[in-house]
Amino acid sequence: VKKKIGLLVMAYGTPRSEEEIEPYYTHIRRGRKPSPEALKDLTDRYAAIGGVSPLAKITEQQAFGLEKTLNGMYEDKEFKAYIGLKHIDPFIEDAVQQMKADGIEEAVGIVLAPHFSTFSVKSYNNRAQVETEKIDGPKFTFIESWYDEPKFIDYWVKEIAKVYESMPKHEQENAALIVSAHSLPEKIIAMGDPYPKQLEETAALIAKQGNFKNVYVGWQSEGNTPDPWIGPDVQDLTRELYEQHSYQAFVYAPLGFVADHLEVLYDNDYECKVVTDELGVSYYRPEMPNAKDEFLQCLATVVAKRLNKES
Ligand code: FEC
Repeated sequence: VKKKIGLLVMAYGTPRSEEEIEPYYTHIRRGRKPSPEALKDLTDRYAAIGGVSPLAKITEQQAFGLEKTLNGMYEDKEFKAYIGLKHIDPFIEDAVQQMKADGIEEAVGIVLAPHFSTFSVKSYNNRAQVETEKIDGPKFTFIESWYDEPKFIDYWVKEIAKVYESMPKHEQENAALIVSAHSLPEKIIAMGDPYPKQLEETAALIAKQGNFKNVYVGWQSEGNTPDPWIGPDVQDLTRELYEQHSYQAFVYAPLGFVADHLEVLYDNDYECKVVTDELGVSYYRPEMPNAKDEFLQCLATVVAKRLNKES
């Protein structure tokens, strides 16, 4: 018989309806209700991308697509996917409990974000580990990061190259590529967090393999708090680069994310485009991985490599 392995696919989570925006936002703010103004601001941003985010559906497609891909790769193992979210149900803890109820004894955990940070991947993995210890649930193997997986680099090199090929010649020769991830409070750098270095490494691997010129690292979607966040912010960076080099086109690769969601559809496609429009230059953004087969293959390779290391 095949060995059953639980596949815990962890992701940020998103409200599925307008009513869910407030409890979701309250959870992100660690239990503090947002002010009516802040809630309206967030509701308006969701409205601008169509009311709610496509993220809930994409996370499901990614999780069950990954399950299917892995099951096609192994003859001796059967993977069963469980979605565990950070800020909305099914929470990470719910998924671990469901695994235990289903009799799963061994599990692998993967976060749908490529770079490791104590604020992101570590907190996801910790929550699963704490819950499984509490209920004597499955034994977990966790994946910490996959920002340098060759299939991940291949994906972005191919999509970015497609964008360059679609540009008129005068833009091609005069374009900047801005590679970005979600900003985090600057204090993580002093804590020795590998997050910024990992983003730089991803950018360098892509620049080299794709032979792209004028590649810059930027940060986006920073929170609304008084403490400083890692910069440069992608909008400020766009203005600065335009002043210094008069680039005629900007290509945004928000590769700290893996799906079409608010941070990409609004923070890049709307906010960055406001800046490029103002400067009178062109805006481009390659397609996100979503549940494309190549990306599912990439995630399955990451899981397989981690399991090989274990056995
Ligand atoms: O619904 C959607 O389509 C978008 C979902 C979404 C993703 C996402 C990814 C990351 N975040 C990360 C860190 C922070 C920190 C704060 C923060 C705040 C928000 C807010 C919303 C939100 N995030 Fe998020 N993030 C998404 C959505 N995020 C909504 C609250 C309103 C706002 O500030 O815009 C600040 C929290 C605080 O106040 O203390 C920090 C990181 C990622 C990428 C890694 C991952 O996916 O886990 C890091 C998707």
